[in-house]
Amino acid sequence: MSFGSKAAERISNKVVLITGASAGIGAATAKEIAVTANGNIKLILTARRKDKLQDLADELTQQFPDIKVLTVALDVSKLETIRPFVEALPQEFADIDVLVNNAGLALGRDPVGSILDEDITTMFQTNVLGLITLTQAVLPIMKAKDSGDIINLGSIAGRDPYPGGGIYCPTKASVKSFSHVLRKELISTKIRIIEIDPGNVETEFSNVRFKGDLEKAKAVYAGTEPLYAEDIAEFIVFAITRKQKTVMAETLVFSTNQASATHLYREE
Ligand code: 8X3
Repeated sequence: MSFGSKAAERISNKVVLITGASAGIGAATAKEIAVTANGNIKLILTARRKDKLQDLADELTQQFPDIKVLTVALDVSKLETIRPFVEALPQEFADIDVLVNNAGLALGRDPVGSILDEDITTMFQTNVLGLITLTQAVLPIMKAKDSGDIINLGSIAGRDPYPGGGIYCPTKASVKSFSHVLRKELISTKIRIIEIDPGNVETEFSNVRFKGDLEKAKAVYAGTEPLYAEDIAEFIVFAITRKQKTVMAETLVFSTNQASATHLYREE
């Protein structure tokens, strides 16, 4: 799909850094950006699984021979690795225009009192501290040229907390609060802070949350028509291809049969 030649023009030749790009929303965003820019783009794809990133890079390069793709193994929960990664970017990729803070995860649905300590740490380290640390590392690059887009992936969970989301919901509320602070601090700049809050999206998200229990993961989407990663990627690309003077600041995205975190229409 495409939003017309203006979108292609606005995104062409930019340097885009995506976290969690090996699958789901991150990978779909990489593809949607490549298509919209017709391959005239420089993508920095990061995730823990380098082999998956390489597969995606190969696919994109096959489709768009002139595209520039850099794949880097990066676990954003390992905070001490973030600055060195940004500082070591090859010159061609160093001048980041768009940062897609997508890496994030939920672990478990246990009630407060029974949540594993290690799950608490992993969720906060990845969803909050990793996102903040990477943003801090990239922001000076954008400030220096007074332009850039930062897309933070929030969630309905950050707006509408639900039982069993004792840690995941607060991590996403933190993302929202951080986005608000940034937008206010950057008010005099041309840097745009864009938050996209998806509802139910069928990706590896629930497989990860339920630690490989595929039956539980499937039950989350049973009888519904969930969103898919591509649907969110379209919103991200739409947001970053708007006129510079406009910002799609915060967007809640549901499938048509979802109305809140827990209110989903399910066909019997
Ligand atoms: C994922 C949405 O409602 O499954 O961010 O937590 S939810």
